[in-house]
Amino acid sequence: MKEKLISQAIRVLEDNFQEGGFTIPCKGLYPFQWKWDSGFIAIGQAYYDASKAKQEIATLLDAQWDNGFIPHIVFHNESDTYFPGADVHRSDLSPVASKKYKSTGMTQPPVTGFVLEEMYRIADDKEDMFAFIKTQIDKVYDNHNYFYKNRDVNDEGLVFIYHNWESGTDNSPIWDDIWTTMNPPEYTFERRDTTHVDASQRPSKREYDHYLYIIEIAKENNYNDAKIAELSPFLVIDPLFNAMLIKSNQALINLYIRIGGNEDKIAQLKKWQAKSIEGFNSKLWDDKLGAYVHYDLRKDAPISFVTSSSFAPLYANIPSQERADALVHTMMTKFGGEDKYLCASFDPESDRFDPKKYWRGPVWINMNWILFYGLKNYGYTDIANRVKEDSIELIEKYGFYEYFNCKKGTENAGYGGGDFSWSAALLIDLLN
Ligand code: 2M8
Repeated sequence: MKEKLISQAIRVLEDNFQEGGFTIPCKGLYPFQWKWDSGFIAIGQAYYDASKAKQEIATLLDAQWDNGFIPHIVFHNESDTYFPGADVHRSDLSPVASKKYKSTGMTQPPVTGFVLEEMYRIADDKEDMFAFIKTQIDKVYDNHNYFYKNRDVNDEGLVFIYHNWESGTDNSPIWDDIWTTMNPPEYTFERRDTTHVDASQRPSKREYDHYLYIIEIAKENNYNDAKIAELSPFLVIDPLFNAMLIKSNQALINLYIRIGGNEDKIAQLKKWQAKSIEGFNSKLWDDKLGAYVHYDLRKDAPISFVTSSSFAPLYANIPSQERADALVHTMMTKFGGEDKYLCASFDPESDRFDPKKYWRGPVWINMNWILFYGLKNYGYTDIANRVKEDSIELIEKYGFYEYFNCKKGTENAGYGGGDFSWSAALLIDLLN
């Protein structure tokens, strides 16, 4: 069974691999290179083809901007199966954008640092992988420098996102109250996602108006971060995004120590790290909910809902053991009923929960992967194994879908795109 699933997963990744040296998340629905997808994909590839894993990351980092920014989509090729494409995002408006590739002007969770460390852990030929890491690591460091220099507006070790697409959790109910503060025009455009996937599993047209409106503001300001921080109606500190940055800080510290020298960089990373962990614990912990939450910088107020992002800090060793215990208690009480697969992306007890609609409730394999390792960090081996077994069962029963219904016994519980790359890639890791 295990061998069969692994070979099916490899087939998915191989089918989605493109000539330009990168892997698309899913045919039709997502025809370009996405930042955090590529990171997860490289982890899977490292098991069966280290050269592909290296290429995946090298191709992504090749699209880095002069200021260290790494875009969320790199448009290596033309495709009319996706909206909004390069002509909407217009990275050329930024004076520091890559001259080589068109891209978006927004980013995604900074996973690349810990992905490099994972690739090293997985590689058979450690020497070869280490040589590769040495050629790439400074680009990731520059990326972290970019975040702390440009996106930590309160100088508290926490970086903002200015768009829901930067979070990776696109239509999470977390953003609903932000949308009510905006009144964008009713744009005319042709959605492509709903030609690939049933509209009931995707964001609404009105949500897309909001998404496009924020991009227009960023474009009017040539993707200048200071201007965006001043003007974007969406400005949020996201616990998933910041936990990924913190995990990646630690990975860079570990790798630089292994490389030797680089004392200045190690010292700087340690400074960022200490401040970020402290800022995270003091600003994002909600004692009443027993969970980490998002923070709305525009309203200067927490967004008090529990999502799977609330649990991501376990992966980056952010909570104390006591706080981790409280967090896991919250997870098991709200998300962990025997009738459910772990882990829904949004609080199943909330009236905003929707078991089918993308990031409003379904189980995602990348989040489960983060939680599996996070729970293990704090000694929750049984629950970690349940997360792992649930992930395997969902894929075995329904296929390599993008997301899944958390309710056990649902017919056709796989939703969104099929043969989805990170579901395949991370399953390979979970099965090893
Ligand atoms: C989804 O997001 C894209 C925009 O970035 C979309 O809906 O068009 C999200 O699930 C995101 O996290 C993911 O990286 C991307 C590609 O898989 O799809």
